Amino acid sequence: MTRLEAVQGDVTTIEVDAIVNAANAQLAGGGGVDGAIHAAGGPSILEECRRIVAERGPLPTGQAVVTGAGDLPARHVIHTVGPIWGQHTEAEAVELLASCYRSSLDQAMAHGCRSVSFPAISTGVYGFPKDLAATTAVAAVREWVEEHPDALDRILFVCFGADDLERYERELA
Ligand code: AR6
Repeated sequence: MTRLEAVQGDVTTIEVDAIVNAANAQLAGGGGVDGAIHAAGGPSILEECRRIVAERGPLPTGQAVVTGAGDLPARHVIHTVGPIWGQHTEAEAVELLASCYRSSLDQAMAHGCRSVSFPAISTGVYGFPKDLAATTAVAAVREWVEEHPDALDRILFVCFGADDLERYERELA
């Protein structure tokens, strides 16, 4: 059984095997979740990101790659690139966001993780509407869990604000 939970807090303080980062295609660091992860995890994560991009180029939207977690209380950081709202049709953006969640869970499973935390990908700088993002995230994760029963023990949706916590609790109810 995989438990799906919503918690309010900062992604960098959550103790799970893998934390998902809302990154950009260049894996270059930035603000929001990305900035917080690199600030708390230290420079080794960015060094690994640079090597990945040098080897395989920018990360396409909807895909995910794994690095170590530096000083964070996790074993891995899974970097995924969400869609920028307005750059795709709504249907495409929903599919790309769902793909971020699925690809991240695929990576977590491939790396032997049992617990994963997600931020609300694309809902900050990238401007994805928060209600639609929460509906999409929970549906994508539920679908993945049905296809991979028992692959993971816990999947956490880490909400930065009380409004997002309410949103996710509603979706998970
Ligand atoms: N813990 C949990 N959630 C957070 C945290 C945190 N420490 N900080 C922000 N949030 P964003 P995006 C919430 O902008 O929209 C970066 O510069 C925030 O309130 O981090 O996917 C990257 O480098 C929002 O709901 O990610 C990219 O260039 C959500 O996390 C770009 O931003 C996501 O906001 C990615 O934009």
